[in-house]
Amino acid sequence: MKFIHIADVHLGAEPDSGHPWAARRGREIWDSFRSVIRRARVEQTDLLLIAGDLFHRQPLKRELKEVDSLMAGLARTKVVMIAGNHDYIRNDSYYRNFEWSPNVTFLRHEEMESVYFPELHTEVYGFSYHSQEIRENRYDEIKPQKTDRINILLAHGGDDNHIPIRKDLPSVSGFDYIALGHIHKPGMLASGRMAYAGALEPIDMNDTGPHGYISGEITNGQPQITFVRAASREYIHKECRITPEDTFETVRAGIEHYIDENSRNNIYKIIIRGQRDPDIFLDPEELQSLGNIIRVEDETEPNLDYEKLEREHGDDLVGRYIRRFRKLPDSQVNRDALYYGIQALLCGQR
Ligand SMILES: [Mn+2]
Repeated sequence: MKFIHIADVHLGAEPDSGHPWAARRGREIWDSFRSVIRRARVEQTDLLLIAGDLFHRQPLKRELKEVDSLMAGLARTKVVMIAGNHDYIRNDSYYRNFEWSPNVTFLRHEEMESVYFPELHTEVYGFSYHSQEIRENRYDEIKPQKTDRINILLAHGGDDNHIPIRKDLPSVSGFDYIALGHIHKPGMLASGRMAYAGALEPIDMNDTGPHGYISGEITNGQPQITFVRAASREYIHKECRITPEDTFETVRAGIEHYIDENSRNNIYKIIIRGQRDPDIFLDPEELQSLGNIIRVEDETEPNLDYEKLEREHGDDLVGRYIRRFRKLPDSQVNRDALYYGIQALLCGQR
């Protein structure tokens, strides 16, 4: 029995709004979903599992029609899906009365239900979110009803506000595979008997690293799963270390080189750390224009030679100010206060 497991597609999301590449991001999410459907068709996948948050928010009626028409084109593949906390089934949700194609099963109830596919000897269990939060450990007591078949659980959650999930759920419950959604980082648990597919496309700048879906096969009750990279881009957080010898130009060149090496298509957050020459200015706006840079965080500290300043200033205000701070504990607040105080006192003298 061959399956594809996806989760957290977040159709309808438009990440990084306000940035030049944002318009394309919304379309890329749909494109990636389409290519998963294509893969299922080409690979003759038996089952496509969608573990919640297919949509970023309440789906529009036309969006449901588009999604269904894509899935209806799958001749062999059966689709089973649940709603997650983002696309939870609100009272007025179009999910409630939508008529899916015969190969699509939407487990839309609030209580556990299941669908059995005799030709696959497989039963898939799951329930949908009807609210944005569920704090009860609702998966802990769940067990498949019949053991003469492959049993799969579709589940969404894993944090305190979204159904906490125990790490040993496969062994305590008896499911052959548990297809998880909600956590955007892909990850295998319980020796591959349970896994987060992760978001198909990264949805915000903290969804760093590779994204895609899980391709698997269950033979003799044993799942074999692989993560398949499928996202069109990655978010990369890059720490850039500088020294007092660096100038704006050297920092700029370093960042540009890094982006060229790691694909201009990826989206970066740059964090600059280290000691900088107090005379240089690392213009964040200009640095941001070097590529798809969502944010530049300047955490550098000015490299002031306080000992030299103290010697030069002797007993005047500057000298006394520095000596006063030397007696205080070393902390970020004290370092900042020392720096800004000195800047103010020296104003006009440098
Ligand atoms: Mn979620």
